[in-house]
Amino acid sequence: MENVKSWKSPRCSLSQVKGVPLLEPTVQNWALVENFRARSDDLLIATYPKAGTTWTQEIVDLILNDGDAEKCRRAPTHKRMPFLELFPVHSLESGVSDLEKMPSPRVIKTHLPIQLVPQSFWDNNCKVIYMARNAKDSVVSYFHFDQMNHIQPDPGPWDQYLHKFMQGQLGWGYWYDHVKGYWREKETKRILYLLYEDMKEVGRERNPRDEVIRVMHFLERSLPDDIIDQIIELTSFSVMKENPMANYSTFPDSLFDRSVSTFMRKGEVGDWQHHFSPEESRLFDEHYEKMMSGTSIPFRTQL
Ligand code: PPS
Repeated sequence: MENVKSWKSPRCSLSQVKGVPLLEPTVQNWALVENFRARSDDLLIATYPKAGTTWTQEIVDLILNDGDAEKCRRAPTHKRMPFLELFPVHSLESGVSDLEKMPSPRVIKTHLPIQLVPQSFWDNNCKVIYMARNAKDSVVSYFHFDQMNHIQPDPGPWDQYLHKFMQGQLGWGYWYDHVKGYWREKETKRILYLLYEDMKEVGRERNPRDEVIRVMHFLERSLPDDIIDQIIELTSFSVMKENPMANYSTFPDSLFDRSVSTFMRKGEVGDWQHHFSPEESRLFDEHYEKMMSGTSIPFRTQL
């Protein structure tokens, strides 16, 4: 692919595309994203950062490969299912270049809010799986990730970071607009909307099995019960944490500083309670009510 601009500095800065802050290399190469040629059998996995993208990717790959664990260990996640808006930074390749070389059917990762998804996905009526996670756990996970991921802007202290999240100043912009955008469009486009908390709820009236089956039906696949059980086991937090093809351990330490945090950090619902002060929680909830008024997405911050 021609004219890809690569980024050499240690941490990326942010600038905007249509009012949404994105990593500078993405902005510099925006025309390549905007003009990306989707194919009708592409599947897009879309999330706000830290919502459970990698988890969803692993479930999808296993379903598409009939639960065959070996096939799903053919390459690390970002090579099996490239990241659309990632551009050469440190040792990472461009997502668009990888995708152009990839045979169909392709599974593509994006964090773009719906209004920035390239038009060709909609023109081709592509399927989209959207995974959303409650705002409080999302910002905590994002904070730890930004500390260890040397591509991302320096997160600074927690209180300032939380403020930036609420003001939509982190990479990929407002969480509130992101989750609402895909929710609004799910009736008119082929979007399957999943919630991280539903996936985590084990042993109550819902559990990962229901959600894995929803994904399987959306992908128009049918697998026997024992294979579904196997997929649930292979995509549990503890198994994925040990899987080098799903836990980002192939990224060098210079990119992901594991002395600070790991990619597969905790994988829990409610970890925010260890990070928000009571006052931060109160102010966040007040602001949340305003930002989310009129929407009915059934987020839960605890199980
Ligand atoms: S990224 O960088 O945006 O693509 O990250 P993403 O994969 O969306 O989110 C990472 C968080 O998801 C957790 N995770 C899981 N939770 C439960 N079960 C499984 N299998 C699983 N796999 C990943 C991961 O631990 C990150 O959350 P935190 O809260 O930081 O642990």
